Amino acid sequence: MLSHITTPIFYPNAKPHIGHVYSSLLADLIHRHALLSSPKPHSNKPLTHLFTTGLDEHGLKIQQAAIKNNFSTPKKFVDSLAVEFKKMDKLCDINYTRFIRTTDQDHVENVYKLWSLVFQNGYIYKNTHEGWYSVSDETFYPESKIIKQPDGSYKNTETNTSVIPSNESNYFFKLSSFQSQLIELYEKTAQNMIYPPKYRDFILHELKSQPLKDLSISRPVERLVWGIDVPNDPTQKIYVWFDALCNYISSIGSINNVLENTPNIVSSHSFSADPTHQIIIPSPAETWQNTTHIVGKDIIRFHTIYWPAFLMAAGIPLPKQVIVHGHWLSEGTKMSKSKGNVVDPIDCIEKFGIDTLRWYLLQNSNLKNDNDFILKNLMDFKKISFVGKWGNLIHRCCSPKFSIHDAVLKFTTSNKTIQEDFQSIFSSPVDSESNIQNASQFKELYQTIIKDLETLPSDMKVMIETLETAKLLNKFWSIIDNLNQFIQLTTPWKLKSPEDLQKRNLIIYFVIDSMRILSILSQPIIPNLAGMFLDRLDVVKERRSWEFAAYKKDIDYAVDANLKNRPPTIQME
Ligand code: ME8
Repeated sequence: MLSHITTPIFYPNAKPHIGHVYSSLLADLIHRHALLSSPKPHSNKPLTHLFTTGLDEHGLKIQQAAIKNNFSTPKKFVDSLAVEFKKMDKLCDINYTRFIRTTDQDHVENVYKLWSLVFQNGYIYKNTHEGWYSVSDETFYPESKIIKQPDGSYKNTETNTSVIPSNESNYFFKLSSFQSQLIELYEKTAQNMIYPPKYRDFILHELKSQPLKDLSISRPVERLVWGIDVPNDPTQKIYVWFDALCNYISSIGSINNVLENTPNIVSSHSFSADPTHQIIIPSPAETWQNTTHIVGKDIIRFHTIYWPAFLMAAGIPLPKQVIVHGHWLSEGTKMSKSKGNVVDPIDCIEKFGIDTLRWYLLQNSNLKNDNDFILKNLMDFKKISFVGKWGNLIHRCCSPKFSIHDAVLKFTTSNKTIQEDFQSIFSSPVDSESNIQNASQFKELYQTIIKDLETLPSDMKVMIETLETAKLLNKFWSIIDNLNQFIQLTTPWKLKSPEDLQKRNLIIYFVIDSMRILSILSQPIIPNLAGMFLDRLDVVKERRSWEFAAYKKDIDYAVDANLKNRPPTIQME
C-alpha cells in the first residue's frame, strides 16, 4: 500500500530555518526508507510513496509581512519565499513528491469542498464573536490565558504573543460536538495515533479537563483580504488553519478522489524527478488513511483536535498518525529573530556539508524533548566521527593502495563461504608476522559485527517507524567502531608474504562488504555521501536497494556488485 508522509506547510513570512529543515528531514528519512525497502513494481510508470511538503500562504500574518516587506501583493511576496523554501529543500536533499502551496487552484477547490461538506452536515453556524485575538498565531485565546503587560498591552500565556480585543461576526465550527469522540479516539480506537505517547497524554488531558469551545473559522474581509472566500458569503474569508490543514488531502488528490476511492494521477512536483513524471494513486482512500503527519509540538492542538474534528464533521476518514517532535533551541535558548540566534541552515551546509548536518540533526535529537543546536558540536562531530571514523575506514580499504579487485576476485575463485575462510584464520596458529595477536578477541569482534549487520535492516525499520534516530545512528557507529578495531587488530597492511595474501584479501573483503551494507542502509540518512561511498566501493546503481543489504554468508555478491572495474594495485601502507 502507498504510504503518505507530510511535513507541516510552513509560513512563508521569512526564510526557512533549522526547525523547518528538521521536520522535513524526519519526513524525508521515512520516505526514503519506504522507497528503499519497498519491492519495486514491474511497470514503466512506477508507483511511489508520497511525501508532501509546502507552504501555508494565506492569512493575516502573510498579508502583514507582505506590506512590511514592501511587496505590492501578498502573492508576489509568497512567490519570492517559495523560491527560498524550494532552494532549501534542494540543498538539504529533501526529496518530496509534491510541494503544495495553499494558493494552488486544486487546493482552493478542496477547501471549498471541505467547507461545503461540514456546512451541509450542520457543523457550521454564524455568530458574533468577542475575544482576545493574536495576529501572529491567527487564533483567539480564552480570557483565562490573557495577562496585562506593564506597558498596558495584553498577551496570552500559551505562546506569549500579543493579543487584541476583537469583536466580529464569524462563522463557527461546532468543535464542542466532537469532545467525546476525540477522547474515545485517543483512549480506545487509535491509541497510537498521536506519537510519542507523551503528547497523546497531553492532548487527552486537555480534552478531559475543559469543555471544547466552538471555533471561529472565518474572518471578515475588512480585516483579512488575503484568504479563500467563504462559499456564498463574499463578506468573509476562511480561517487560515481550516484552509491549511486541508492541504494534506489536496496533496494527494481531490476530496472526491478520497471519498469515492477513484484512482488518481498526479504530476510529481519533485525537483529531482522528471517534470513529466506522474504518480499513480490507485486507491486514494487507502493512501489517505495511510498518511502520517510530522509536526512540531507547537501545532499539536491543530493537528490532533481541530483537524480530526473537521474530518469527522465532513465524513472523511482520519489519517493514520500524527508524529510530534520537540523544538531545536540555539545554544540553550529558543530561536528567535529578535535575539539573532536563529540557526541558518545554508551557513551550516556551506561550512560542513549537507550530510554532516543531516546526520548531526538526527543523532542529536529525540521526539520527546527539545534539542540544543551547538555549532561547535557540529564542527567537532564532522572532524571526529565523520572524517575520523567513517571516512577513515573507507579510505583505509578503498585507497588505491588496497586492492578491492584482488581481494574480491580471489574469493570468488576460492569457492568457499567467507565463514569457512575465517574459520581457517581462527584455527591457524597465532602468527606474529600477520599480527593477529589475539585470536579470541578477533573472533568475538568478527561475530559481533556479523550479528549487528544481520539485524541492522530490521532494527532500522523499527527505529525509523518510531523515529528513534539517535539510537539508530548509534547502531551504525557501533558497527563502524568495531570495523575500525577489526582493521586495527588484523593489520592487513602487514600481511605481505605470498602465504598471507589470502588472509589479507579476506580481511579487506570482509570490511568492504560490511561498508557496502552500511552504505546501502545509510542512503535514507545521508543520500549524497552514501552515494559517494557506494561509487567508491564500485557498487552498481541497480544493486543499491534494500535486498542487497541483507548480510550474505557467501560471497556471490562480489561478482554481482561489479567490483571488477578497479585496477588491481597490490601495494599497502
Ligand atoms: O505553524 N524546532 O508554520 P510555521 C523544530 N503554517 N521545529 C521547528 C522549529 C524549531 N525551533 N520551529 C519551527 C505553521 N519548526 C503553520 C503550519 S500545517 C497545516 C500549518 C517546525 O512556519 C515545526 O514542525 O510556523 C513546527 O511545527 C513548524 O515548523 C511550524 O512552522
